[in-house]
Amino acid sequence: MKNSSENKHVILHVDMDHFFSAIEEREHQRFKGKPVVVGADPQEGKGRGVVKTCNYESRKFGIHSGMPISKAWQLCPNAIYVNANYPLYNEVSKRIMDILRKYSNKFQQWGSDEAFLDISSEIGDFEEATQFAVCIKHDILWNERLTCSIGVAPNKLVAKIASDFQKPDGLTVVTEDEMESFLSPLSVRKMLGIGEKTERKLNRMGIKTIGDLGSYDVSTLGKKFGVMGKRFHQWAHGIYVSEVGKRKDARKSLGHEKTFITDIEDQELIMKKMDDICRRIYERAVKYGILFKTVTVKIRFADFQTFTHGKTLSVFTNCLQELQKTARDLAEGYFRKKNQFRLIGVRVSHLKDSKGQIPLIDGN
Ligand code: TTP
Ligand code: MG
Repeated sequence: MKNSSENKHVILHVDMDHFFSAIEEREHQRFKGKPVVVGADPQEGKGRGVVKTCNYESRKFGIHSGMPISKAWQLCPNAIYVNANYPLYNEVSKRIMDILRKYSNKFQQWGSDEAFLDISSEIGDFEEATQFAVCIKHDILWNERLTCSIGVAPNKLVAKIASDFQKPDGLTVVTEDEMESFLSPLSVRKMLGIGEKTERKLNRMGIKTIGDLGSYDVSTLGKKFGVMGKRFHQWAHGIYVSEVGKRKDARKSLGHEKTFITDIEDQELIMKKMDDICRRIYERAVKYGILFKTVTVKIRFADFQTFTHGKTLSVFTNCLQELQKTARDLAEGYFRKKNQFRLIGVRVSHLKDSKGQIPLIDGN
């Protein structure tokens, strides 16, 4: 992170709201405002499947994921019941992950509708992180007509708990100083690794909230729950060390990006910086003996709106001039949109080495 907050981490956890049923609602206008349950045919209470998920209208009736569909039908026979359409959900999931991936090189998908982003190097403080999260929410809503909830915190554990705090369409920001007071009143059930059984055991020991857990004698927790007991104690204080995994496609592309210390308007200066980025990529491509066919430019404006735009060339190349010209052409259009640039990046993909193999390279 830049400025005074050196070495501090800012992690985002994004979780789509009632994912499968939100997609069904989007696809079928007539579902809007009605309880929608995705899972199986309830067959008037005789169906044997389970609820995969349901929208927030259905949750008012007590329906939830994992519940037998027959039970859901008893609770709300008038809900709309649909079978899961996995090919569609997978397609939407992929597009959402592509949107999120633009926002950080440190990106980790978690299941079909969740992801962690480490944005420590992209922003200066939690206020900027909030703006960043708002921008991501708009991006997903604009492009996919779906809402998500985002948690922003100094680590993955607290970010994940925070994203669940104000669902749906929520945004919860927890700074380093607020972590303990945020966690303390929450039920232990909200803590990572604590399911129904462990919750019951903790409750019997008089531990109901995360605050109770944090102030409990750590050696007793160790005796009762082994290594997990000590971890629960640490986690209850917001102490959690686990990095956000690097982007999965690192080996399939080669890129570099630059966040400016202050936002830049000067078009020629931006183009010059873009040329420098292209040169760095070119040097690495030559070092690894790589040819590329697709060039993608990434632009982030001062308000964090982020765009990527790519072009596939007619032949594989590692020509610097061609890379610079393509990147300049791709960036050109963005000068008409807005004029305050915060970040620019270039990535080449669709790689092969001189023998036509997909190369193995380190880094991003
Ligand atoms: P979740 O993110 O757990 O749930 P959700 O997105 O439906 O609702 P929320 O707003 O609370 O986040 O899971 C994502 C998708 O995974 C969900 O839409 C359906 C699927 N899923 C199952 O198939 N089985 C399950 O038991 C759960 C919990 C989810
Ligand atoms: Mg979800």
